[in-house]
Amino acid sequence: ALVSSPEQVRFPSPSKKKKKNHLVPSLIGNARFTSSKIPLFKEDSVSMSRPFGLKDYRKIYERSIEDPAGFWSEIASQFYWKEKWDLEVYSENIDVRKGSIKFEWFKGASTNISYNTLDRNIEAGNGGKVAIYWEGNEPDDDGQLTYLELLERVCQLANYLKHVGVRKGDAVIIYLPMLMELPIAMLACARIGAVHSVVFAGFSSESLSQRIIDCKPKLVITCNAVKRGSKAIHLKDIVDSALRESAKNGVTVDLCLTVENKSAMKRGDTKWKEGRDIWWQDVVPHFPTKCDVEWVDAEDPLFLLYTSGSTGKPKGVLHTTGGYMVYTATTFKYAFDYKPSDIYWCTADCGWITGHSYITYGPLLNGATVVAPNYPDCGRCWDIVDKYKVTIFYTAPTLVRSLMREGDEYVTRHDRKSIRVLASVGEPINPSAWRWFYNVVGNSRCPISDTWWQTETGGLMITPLPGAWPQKPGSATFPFFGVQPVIVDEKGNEIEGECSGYLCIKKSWPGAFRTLYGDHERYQTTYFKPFAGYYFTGDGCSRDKDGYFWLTGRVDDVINVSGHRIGTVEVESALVSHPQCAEAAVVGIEHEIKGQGIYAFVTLVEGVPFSEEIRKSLILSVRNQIGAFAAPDKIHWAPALPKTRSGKIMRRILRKIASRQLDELGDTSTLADPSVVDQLIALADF
Ligand code: 6R9
Repeated sequence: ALVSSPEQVRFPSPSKKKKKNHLVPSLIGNARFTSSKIPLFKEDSVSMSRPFGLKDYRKIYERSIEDPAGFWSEIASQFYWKEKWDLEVYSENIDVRKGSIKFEWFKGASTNISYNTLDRNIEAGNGGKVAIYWEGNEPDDDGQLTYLELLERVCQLANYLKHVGVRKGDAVIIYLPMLMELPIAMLACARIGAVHSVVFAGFSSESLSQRIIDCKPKLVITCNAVKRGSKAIHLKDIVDSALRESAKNGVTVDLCLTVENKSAMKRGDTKWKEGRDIWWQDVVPHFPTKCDVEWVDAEDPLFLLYTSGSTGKPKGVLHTTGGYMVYTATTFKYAFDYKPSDIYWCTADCGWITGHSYITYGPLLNGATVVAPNYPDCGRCWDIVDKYKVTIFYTAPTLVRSLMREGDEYVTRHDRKSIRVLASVGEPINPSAWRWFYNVVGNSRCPISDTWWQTETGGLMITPLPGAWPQKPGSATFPFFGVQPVIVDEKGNEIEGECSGYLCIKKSWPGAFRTLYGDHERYQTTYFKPFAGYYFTGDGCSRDKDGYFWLTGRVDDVINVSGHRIGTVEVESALVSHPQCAEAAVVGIEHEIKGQGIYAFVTLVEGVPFSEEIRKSLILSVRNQIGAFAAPDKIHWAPALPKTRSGKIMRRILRKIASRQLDELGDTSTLADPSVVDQLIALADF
């Protein structure tokens, strides 16, 4: 009876009051970015749940900015709350000069996100709907869970966790690959008010122990091993050594719940510490399939997710319950135009924020069906799309570029007709990759949501709403409802109109992180002190004459050449648009005359040898597209680029190679393939 809108989050209708101006800035001409040939999506040619265009967006956006309390509380009312929030809805101090930074949403309310994802959907009659499809390493290794089955599995684990003494507010580290047990563990923690901290299962034992030492978990949940391609990775060994290291630092963990992942390793081959290690399969299935939820305050912590800063120990980004729940569900619904019949596939891993917000929480809150695969190869991806008739496909530019490099054949020989929305996240998507994604993968008929956001923001912040307005390849377009991005100059003054500068956010939003775990001071210093009065994103950004936002990469990636500020991504885009260039990474180097010079690492299309001719034509391509001032000083051939396991190019390492500081390369163990670094050094002609 208390379930108001079981399946979808609905927006409050735009306010009836007439307003003078809309708040999306309208600006003056920009030569570089406006030459898009991508067609305008007409309302009748796309599939938004209802006619939805720029006008509707502006009305709703305006309402969300003028009356955030009213706007978000109307949306929040569609969830189940045990107690309603205080009259205030939200309160904030975003200005360090006025005291400690504090964001609070739906304060005083109590709810439970596991209840809202599972029980609420089941009560609405969706118990038999598939919640998660799972694809393993081998194509015939698959599985699925309905909402009801998922709830039962979550309850069993929740009961087990309670049985071993995990209580509300306790931390639990989850070090699992993409097995069904991963979202189950997250939801079980949420159900009993425990704080999960998922550590991506590609992290080394040092990184894992750092996180264990920081959050002192009651237990660690892991599995014995996982297969990636033909290789078995012994995760349990990594956990063992992390736990030894933590113990040396005074943090002992008494319990290690281990999933037996039979396809990768047999029980008998797993190293075992009696008294501490327990097989999941031996205990969890014996617990009852019903478990009452622990009602938590909207501002109680939901999870910690560590993200690396540029230096020092990882930052424990802390998200709370109520605002995060409302924000992820709402952004999911609108940025992907989700409808109950959709099959949604996000290729991320739950070890990253994208997997938290747009695999486990946002979609299941909407009653969506999620496909959670392991390591697809270039053809596997489209096999999966066809097998499940995936309608919404969310991935990262790095995957797009690497698939693009293999040629169109892998894509075009698959049907892919089910896809209707494509989406991207993680880094700026360069226009040529965007076009390939649009033209080849989407057969020129699916809008692309280029979603800009961060671990810290909880959910996407700047994004197209599919089909609602004309796209420009490489632009994340406009802010989501309730989000007020501003561009500031070095001194922290907001700049208007067509401009570039630092991207900041002016007001709190429900999905924002609330602190860095155990270090509120670092939270304030890193994010709120650089530009007093704003949340500083660390990203550079420009805005064109039509008000479209263009993310230009982290500001530490901005290069200043003879007084010209050049985003590394702009140069990379120009390089990658060269028909023989597959991928490029650009860093700044010291330059005697120009201040900074441009150093470009380039990967060529399979089979194309590097030559002087190619070097020249790559430089010409940049000169032609941006201008002579942006021409790279150096082209360094890179058969492969150093990437993190989440697919981000490690520019820190490239900067060291470019500036020949080879003894300062730092930790390369978090790279997907550390040998790439040696290969690059061997190919350098210092
Ligand atoms: C969600 C996620 C955050 C950083 C962010 C920015 C870059 C993410 C982007 C994008 C341009 C996009 N980024 N999405 N840049 N366009 N659509 O990736 O979180 O891992 O914390 O990274 O990623 O530089 O500041 P996270």
